[in-house]
Amino acid sequence: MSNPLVGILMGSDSDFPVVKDALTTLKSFGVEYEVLVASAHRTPARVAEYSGSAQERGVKVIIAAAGAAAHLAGVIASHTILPVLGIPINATALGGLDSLLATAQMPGGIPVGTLSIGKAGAKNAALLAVAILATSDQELAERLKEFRKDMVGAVTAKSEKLKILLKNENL
Ligand code: RP5
Repeated sequence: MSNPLVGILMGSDSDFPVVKDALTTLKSFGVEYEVLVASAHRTPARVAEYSGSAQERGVKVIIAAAGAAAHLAGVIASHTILPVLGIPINATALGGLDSLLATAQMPGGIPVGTLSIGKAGAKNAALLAVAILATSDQELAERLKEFRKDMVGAVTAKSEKLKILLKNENL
Protein backbone atom coordinates (compact mmCIF):
# COMPACT_ATOMS: atom_id res chain seq x y z
CA MET A 1 0.00 0.00 0.00
CA SER A 2 1.76 3.14 -1.20
CA ASN A 3 -0.66 6.04 -0.81
CA PRO A 4 -2.78 5.34 2.25
CA LEU A 5 -5.90 7.52 2.52
CA VAL A 6 -7.07 5.94 5.74
CA GLY A 7 -4.93 5.53 8.84
CA ILE A 8 -6.03 2.85 11.29
CA LEU A 9 -4.70 2.81 14.83
CA MET A 10 -5.50 0.20 17.45
CA GLY A 11 -4.62 0.35 21.12
CA SER A 12 -3.31 -3.21 21.15
CA ASP A 13 -2.80 -6.13 18.81
CA SER A 14 -5.55 -7.84 20.82
CA ASP A 15 -7.97 -5.49 19.01
CA PHE A 16 -7.05 -6.90 15.63
CA PRO A 17 -9.76 -9.63 15.31
CA VAL A 18 -12.35 -6.82 15.38
CA VAL A 19 -10.36 -4.26 13.38
CA LYS A 20 -9.86 -6.84 10.62
CA ASP A 21 -13.46 -6.21 9.49
CA ALA A 22 -12.56 -2.58 8.78
CA LEU A 23 -9.56 -3.67 6.70
CA THR A 24 -11.52 -6.19 4.62
CA THR A 25 -14.21 -3.58 3.97
CA LEU A 26 -11.71 -0.90 2.88
CA LYS A 27 -9.94 -3.46 0.71
CA SER A 28 -13.22 -4.44 -0.99
CA PHE A 29 -13.60 -0.78 -2.04
CA GLY A 30 -9.99 -0.55 -3.19
CA VAL A 31 -9.18 2.10 -0.58
CA GLU A 32 -5.56 2.15 0.54
CA TYR A 33 -4.88 2.14 4.27
CA GLU A 34 -2.09 1.85 6.80
CA VAL A 35 -2.39 0.13 10.17
CA LEU A 36 -0.44 0.44 13.38
CA VAL A 37 -0.65 -0.38 17.06
CA ALA A 38 -0.39 2.73 19.20
CA SER A 39 -1.84 3.25 22.65
CA ALA A 40 -3.00 6.55 24.12
CA HIS A 41 -1.81 5.38 27.54
CA ARG A 42 1.17 3.15 26.81
CA THR A 43 2.70 5.03 23.87
CA PRO A 44 1.33 8.60 23.97
CA ALA A 45 4.30 10.03 22.01
CA ARG A 46 3.76 7.52 19.16
CA VAL A 47 0.07 8.50 18.96
CA ALA A 48 0.92 12.21 18.92
CA GLU A 49 3.63 11.74 16.29
CA TYR A 50 1.34 9.74 13.97
CA SER A 51 -1.71 11.98 14.36
CA GLY A 52 0.25 15.20 14.02
CA SER A 53 1.85 14.14 10.73
CA ALA A 54 -0.94 12.10 9.08
CA GLN A 55 -2.52 14.95 7.13
CA GLU A 56 0.72 16.13 5.53
CA ARG A 57 1.39 12.53 4.45
CA GLY A 58 -1.92 12.44 2.55
CA VAL A 59 -4.12 10.58 5.02
CA LYS A 60 -7.75 11.81 4.82
CA VAL A 61 -9.51 9.88 7.59
CA ILE A 62 -8.26 8.21 10.76
CA ILE A 63 -9.96 5.21 12.36
CA ALA A 64 -9.12 4.45 15.98
CA ALA A 65 -10.02 1.23 17.79
CA ALA A 66 -9.54 0.82 21.50
CA GLY A 67 -11.00 -0.97 24.48
CA ALA A 68 -11.28 -0.28 28.23
CA ALA A 69 -10.67 3.39 29.15
CA ALA A 70 -10.59 4.11 25.42
CA HIS A 71 -9.04 7.54 25.00
CA LEU A 72 -7.28 6.74 21.75
CA ALA A 73 -9.74 8.32 19.28
CA GLY A 74 -10.10 11.48 21.37
CA VAL A 75 -6.37 11.90 21.81
CA ILE A 76 -5.80 11.43 18.08
CA ALA A 77 -8.51 14.01 17.34
CA SER A 78 -6.74 16.49 19.61
CA HIS A 79 -3.66 16.34 17.36
CA THR A 80 -5.31 16.64 13.93
CA ILE A 81 -8.19 18.28 12.08
CA LEU A 82 -8.74 15.10 10.03
CA PRO A 83 -12.04 13.32 10.69
CA VAL A 84 -11.52 10.67 13.39
CA LEU A 85 -13.81 7.64 13.63
CA GLY A 86 -13.80 5.55 16.80
CA ILE A 87 -14.46 1.84 17.16
CA PRO A 88 -15.17 0.86 20.76
CA ILE A 89 -13.73 -2.58 21.52
CA ASN A 90 -15.22 -5.07 23.96
CA ALA A 91 -12.07 -5.79 26.01
CA THR A 92 -13.20 -5.86 29.64
CA ALA A 93 -15.85 -7.22 32.00
CA LEU A 94 -18.03 -4.24 31.04
CA GLY A 95 -18.65 -5.62 27.57
CA GLY A 96 -17.45 -2.58 25.64
CA LEU A 97 -19.80 -0.09 27.29
CA ASP A 98 -16.74 1.43 28.96
CA SER A 99 -14.99 2.03 25.63
CA LEU A 100 -18.22 3.19 23.95
CA LEU A 101 -18.68 5.93 26.53
CA ALA A 102 -14.99 6.83 26.65
CA THR A 103 -14.92 7.19 22.86
CA ALA A 104 -18.28 8.90 22.35
CA GLN A 105 -18.50 11.28 25.30
CA MET A 106 -16.09 13.91 24.01
CA PRO A 107 -16.47 17.40 25.41
CA GLY A 108 -17.53 20.03 22.85
CA GLY A 109 -14.71 21.20 20.58
CA ILE A 110 -12.89 18.01 19.61
CA PRO A 111 -15.29 15.62 17.84
CA VAL A 112 -14.95 11.87 17.40
CA GLY A 113 -17.44 10.06 15.16
CA THR A 114 -18.19 7.01 17.26
CA LEU A 115 -19.46 3.76 15.73
CA SER A 116 -21.03 0.79 17.49
CA ILE A 117 -19.12 -1.67 19.68
CA GLY A 118 -17.21 -4.44 17.94
CA LYS A 119 -17.33 -5.87 14.43
CA ALA A 120 -20.37 -3.90 13.22
CA GLY A 121 -18.59 -0.75 14.35
CA ALA A 122 -15.42 -1.76 12.51
CA LYS A 123 -17.33 -2.42 9.29
CA ASN A 124 -19.27 0.84 9.62
CA ALA A 125 -16.15 2.87 10.42
CA ALA A 126 -14.71 1.69 7.12
CA LEU A 127 -17.96 2.41 5.26
CA LEU A 128 -18.13 5.88 6.79
CA ALA A 129 -14.51 6.49 5.79
CA VAL A 130 -15.43 5.41 2.26
CA ALA A 131 -18.43 7.78 2.31
CA ILE A 132 -16.19 10.68 3.42
CA LEU A 133 -13.66 9.93 0.68
CA ALA A 134 -16.49 9.50 -1.84
CA THR A 135 -17.53 13.15 -1.42
CA SER A 136 -14.54 14.03 -3.61
CA ASP A 137 -14.14 10.78 -5.57
CA GLN A 138 -16.92 9.99 -8.05
CA GLU A 139 -15.67 6.49 -8.79
CA LEU A 140 -15.73 5.59 -5.11
CA ALA A 141 -19.22 7.12 -4.81
CA GLU A 142 -20.41 4.80 -7.58
CA ARG A 143 -18.89 1.80 -5.80
CA LEU A 144 -20.69 2.80 -2.60
CA LYS A 145 -24.01 3.03 -4.48
CA GLU A 146 -23.38 -0.45 -5.91
CA PHE A 147 -22.67 -1.76 -2.42
CA ARG A 148 -26.03 -0.41 -1.21
CA LYS A 149 -27.80 -1.93 -4.22
CA ASP A 150 -26.21 -5.32 -3.50
CA MET A 151 -27.45 -5.08 0.07
CA VAL A 152 -31.02 -4.51 -1.12
CA GLY A 153 -30.66 -7.57 -3.36
CA ALA A 154 -29.34 -9.69 -0.48
CA VAL A 155 -32.17 -8.72 1.87
CA THR A 156 -34.80 -9.36 -0.83
CA ALA A 157 -33.26 -12.80 -1.47
CA LYS A 158 -33.43 -13.58 2.27
CA SER A 159 -37.09 -12.64 2.31
CA GLU A 160 -37.82 -14.92 -0.66
CA LYS A 161 -35.93 -17.77 1.02
CA LEU A 162 -37.98 -17.27 4.18
CA LYS A 163 -41.19 -17.37 2.15
CA ILE A 164 -40.23 -20.81 0.77
CA LEU A 165 -39.28 -22.05 4.25
CA LEU A 166 -42.61 -20.91 5.68
CA LYS A 167 -44.49 -22.61 2.85
CA ASN A 168 -42.56 -25.87 3.34
CA GLU A 169 -43.29 -25.83 7.05
CA ASN A 170 -46.94 -24.99 6.43
CA LEU A 171 -46.70 -21.80 8.49
C1 RP5 B 1 -6.73 -0.97 25.16
O1 RP5 B 1 -6.68 -1.92 26.16
C2 RP5 B 1 -6.55 -1.73 23.88
O2 RP5 B 1 -7.13 -1.04 22.82
C3 RP5 B 1 -7.21 -3.04 24.16
O3 RP5 B 1 -8.56 -3.04 23.71
C4 RP5 B 1 -7.21 -3.13 25.68
C5 RP5 B 1 -6.42 -4.29 26.21
O4 RP5 B 1 -5.11 -4.27 25.68
P1 RP5 B 1 -4.10 -5.48 25.94
O5 RP5 B 1 -3.94 -5.60 27.42
O6 RP5 B 1 -4.75 -6.70 25.31
O7 RP5 B 1 -2.82 -5.12 25.23
O8 RP5 B 1 -5.76 0.00 25.31
